[in-house]
Amino acid sequence: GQFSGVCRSKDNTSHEGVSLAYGTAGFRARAELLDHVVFRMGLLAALRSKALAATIGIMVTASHNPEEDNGVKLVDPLGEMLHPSWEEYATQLANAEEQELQKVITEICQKAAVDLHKDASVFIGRDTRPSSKKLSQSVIDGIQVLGGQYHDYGLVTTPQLHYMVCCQNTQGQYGKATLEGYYEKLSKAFMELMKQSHCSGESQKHLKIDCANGIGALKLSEMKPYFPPEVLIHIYNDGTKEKLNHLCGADFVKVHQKPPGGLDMKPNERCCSFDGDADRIVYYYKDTAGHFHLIDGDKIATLISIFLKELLAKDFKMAVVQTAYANGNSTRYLQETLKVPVHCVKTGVKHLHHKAQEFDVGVYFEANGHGTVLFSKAAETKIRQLAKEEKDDEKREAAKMLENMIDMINQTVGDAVSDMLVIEAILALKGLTVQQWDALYTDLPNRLLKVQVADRRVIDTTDAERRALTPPGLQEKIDALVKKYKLSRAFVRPSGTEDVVRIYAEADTQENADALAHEVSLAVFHLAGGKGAPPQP
Ligand code: G16
Repeated sequence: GQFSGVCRSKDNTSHEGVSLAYGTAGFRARAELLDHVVFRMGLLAALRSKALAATIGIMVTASHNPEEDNGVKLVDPLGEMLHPSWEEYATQLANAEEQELQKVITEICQKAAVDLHKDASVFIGRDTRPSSKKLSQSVIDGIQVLGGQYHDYGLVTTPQLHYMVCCQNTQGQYGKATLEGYYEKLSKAFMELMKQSHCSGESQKHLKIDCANGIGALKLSEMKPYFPPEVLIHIYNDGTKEKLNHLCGADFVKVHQKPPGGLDMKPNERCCSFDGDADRIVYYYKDTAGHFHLIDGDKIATLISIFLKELLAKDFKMAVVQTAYANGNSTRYLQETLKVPVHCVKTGVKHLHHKAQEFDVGVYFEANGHGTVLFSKAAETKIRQLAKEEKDDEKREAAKMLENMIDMINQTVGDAVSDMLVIEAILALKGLTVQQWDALYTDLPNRLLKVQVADRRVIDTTDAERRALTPPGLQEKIDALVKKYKLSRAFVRPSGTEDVVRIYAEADTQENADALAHEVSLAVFHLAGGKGAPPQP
């Protein structure tokens, strides 16, 4: 009947007991566990497309995870993450027994009012992991079983796929749904902005980029010819020698607070790192004394907010959205010095994005470097109008800058390439060095750790993940530990991308932040069913 083929060899019988959940950013697991999952996500993408009569995106990547992992995430029509109401369907479908598959599909069709006779269109992309090609073929199989059409973009960054989906569903209003379209749109806006900058320092022009041995290197090389000659970008960790994300990339640099391997960094040189699918970016430099300075997502949000606030004047309501991982001093700086409202939400771009949509201009960044800026339709229309019609020269110039920012920012999702251009343009326009940017405020010393437990679902959190509800006693223990230190804060949460519990702590000194994080990790180990040996300091 209409389902013939859904059960074809893509069964999940070989890995009974492994239950997967649509997590922070889709499904993630060891690549060999995923063939049936991606096939079924191909089915789901086709169903979602039929339900909405729009093109849906599906990306095969595990982003910051090790090369052996892989994953899959769905992209909704305007380039946003899959709507939460469908995450549940995704989880049901991924975990269904082979013989239940047709039943689960029928149920989804009923609940979500999917007419199977409708057309489906799906855009597919994948990262450079060795397992990605085969998995994306299984995605295609899934789409075809339900009679869907597909366009396989092959190797693209995650944000590029989000961009394509948005272009397609806005009938080209957002841009052309091709890689050339993406490169042209971003580079044109960048060149326009650079024309307005008066900065000419030689060192300002150089930027060293660690591409995590991933897709970012390929796509930046493709984009290079579109850049004006004054932007001298140097690509490192391009994937020709080392493994993806191994001792490099944005996650490594942020977590370990040290430079990536494979990038030779001279004092005061401006450097940045992408992650495995190029949707995150962090900056850093080494001072003349050899000290490493990390400029993370919080400081990126701050730089962008300073710049936008000046240009937007009082005409627009701007806010910043962060997560519990935001450095306490970044929040203080934004609220007290810059006087910008700050909101805290749960980890995961989908949560930040959603909150940021409430404002005329919503700047959102996770501390790990994942973020972007959203302009409401009304704000965008007004800015474009001012850029054309405003009589006051200064105000018109400001509106033009904003207009170019809008075109350069990937509003569908955090985008390392787009964010990098935004940052480079702001530094040039404001004549700021990386040191001056870093000096806006000083990060509170902090530490990120992870602990393995038997089942991380025993930890339930509340208050934007800042407090643990279960297991019993854990939050009380954390509260007591936090009290021992000055300027301290700590929280724990189950990761949605790795099989670990994450721990974050900050305090007045690095020693204290490290000690607090360690003590909290021991509390998690003892109260939440730690696996193996207890964590060592
Ligand atoms: C993904 C999400 C991010 C999240 C990160 C870590 O990043 O897109 O929003 O911060 O995972 O999530 P968790 O702490 O739940 O493991 P990426 O770059 O891996 O896609």
